[in-house]
Amino acid sequence: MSDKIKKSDLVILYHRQPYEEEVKNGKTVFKENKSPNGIVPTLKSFCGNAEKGSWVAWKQVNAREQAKFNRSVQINDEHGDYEVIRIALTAEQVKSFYHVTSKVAFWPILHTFPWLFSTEEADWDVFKEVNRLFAEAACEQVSDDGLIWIHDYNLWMAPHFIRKIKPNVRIAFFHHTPFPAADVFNILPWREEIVDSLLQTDLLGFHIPRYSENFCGVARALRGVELGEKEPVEPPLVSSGMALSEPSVTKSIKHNGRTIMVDAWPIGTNPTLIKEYLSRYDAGERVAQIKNEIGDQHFIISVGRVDYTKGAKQLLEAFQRLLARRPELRGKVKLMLVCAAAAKNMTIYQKAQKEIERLVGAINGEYGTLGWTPIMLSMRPIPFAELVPYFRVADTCWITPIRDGLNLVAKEYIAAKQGGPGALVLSEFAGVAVEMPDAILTNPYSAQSMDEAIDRAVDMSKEERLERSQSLLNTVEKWDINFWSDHVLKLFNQLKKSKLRALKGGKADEAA
Ligand code: GDG
Repeated sequence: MSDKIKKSDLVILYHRQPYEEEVKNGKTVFKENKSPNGIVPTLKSFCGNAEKGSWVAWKQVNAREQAKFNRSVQINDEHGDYEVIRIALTAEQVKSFYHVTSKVAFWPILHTFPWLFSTEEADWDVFKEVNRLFAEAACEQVSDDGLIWIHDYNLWMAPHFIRKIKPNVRIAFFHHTPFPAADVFNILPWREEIVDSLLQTDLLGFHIPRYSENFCGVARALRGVELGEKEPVEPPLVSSGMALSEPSVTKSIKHNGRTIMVDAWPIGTNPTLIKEYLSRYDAGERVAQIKNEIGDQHFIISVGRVDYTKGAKQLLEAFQRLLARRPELRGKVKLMLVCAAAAKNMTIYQKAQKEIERLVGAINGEYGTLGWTPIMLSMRPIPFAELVPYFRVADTCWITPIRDGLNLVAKEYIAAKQGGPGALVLSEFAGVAVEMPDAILTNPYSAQSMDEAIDRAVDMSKEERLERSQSLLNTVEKWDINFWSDHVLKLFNQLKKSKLRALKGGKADEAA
């Protein structure tokens, strides 16, 4: 019998571990994330469905723990069997790689907040070092004809290191954040290295055509790549007239004898799971309880991490203006704002959090009465299953980020309404807007536009609420997470065939 360890046909690189660790009676147990980031369960299913799947993430480990640290963990959960490889990072590495270089240097550029960009503390060398560790772990795991699927900008440099070790392995990359226009991206002093690394992939995925077109523009300007044919965008993506719409989309890039497939397709949500949550025996009770507490008030919900890009400040200011402008709404409207508190050591998020707390305090202080508090603020993360009944009851969901790669919360609200009357106030600058023309679209940079949007939501007739909610539900259900997963699998298979052709001496790397 061969003593060789079986290699993985799929290795996912995602910076976070796919579970929560808890120590019980001195033993570590791995539990499903209480507040799952929308995409994590889907990626776990990809891993579980592979013949052998692996996941590479980082974990902070101090010097004392190093000797006993278990780098590999075998998971067996509802998604299947897969292995998690943990890259042990010191607290200093985590701070430099994640909290500073990723979040202080890259995040504002990705979201077009260049005035917040700072290279002062950013440490490009540590960033590259951590990316190299991820790349090495991936290469140890992957089989010769396997696929490495990298997620997001904090692993921008991983393709560069992987390609050096494994020249023929298939590499796919999915970008969860926006990819900004060349004028903004090129502010990054490391722009050439980043673009060169991304050009080492075989498949580059983005949420929407605007982001992939921005990347193509950057790659052409910096490296003179040859862009393939463009194709018209397909439904549900809206092709014109919106802040983020694009009429057509580039499907491939040629560079240094290689072809890179380019894909722009938004991740979906899981309406079946949401329905299932709502049909659990205690959910109906919870929905009734919330309805009872809300009474005949117009109930508005907003959910988003504490992050200046998510626009909580602008939303609260608009709510404050609403109560000032329309005294008849006092006592008749309630806003529930869910934004999980930021990591303690990140100054920029602490500032955003203080601003939220200040505004909520000011609004509740100015308008609240003994029997009515205008805003219910939750800074504790609410487990997804507990969030769904609130979505179900809410008359309006208010999602107005200044910029957002996609925004899954907007889709989750629509799925939870199940076609019942509900209004979605949505920023034109969230990627999801180009799939949701029936939302009340608004420009969060404009106070007037924000005011008009919330007025429309509060005043909208039940018939119109119903009509819009049903039309949005069609989109959310048809283009759900299964559709996205099938779409991605098709691309992976296409990639496999083209690699095989190339290895058999066909035309090198004819991807599409
Ligand atoms: C990035 C991009 C892109 C559950 N409880 C809470 C909570 N949840 C769930 C939500 C939703 C998820 O977390 C957050 O989804 P977003 O789409 O807003 O994602 P980001 O965290 O910003 O992540 C984003 C996404 O990747 C996927 O590609 O859409 O544009 O930035 O499923 O139900 N969320 C919060 N508090 C809770 O208590 N904030």
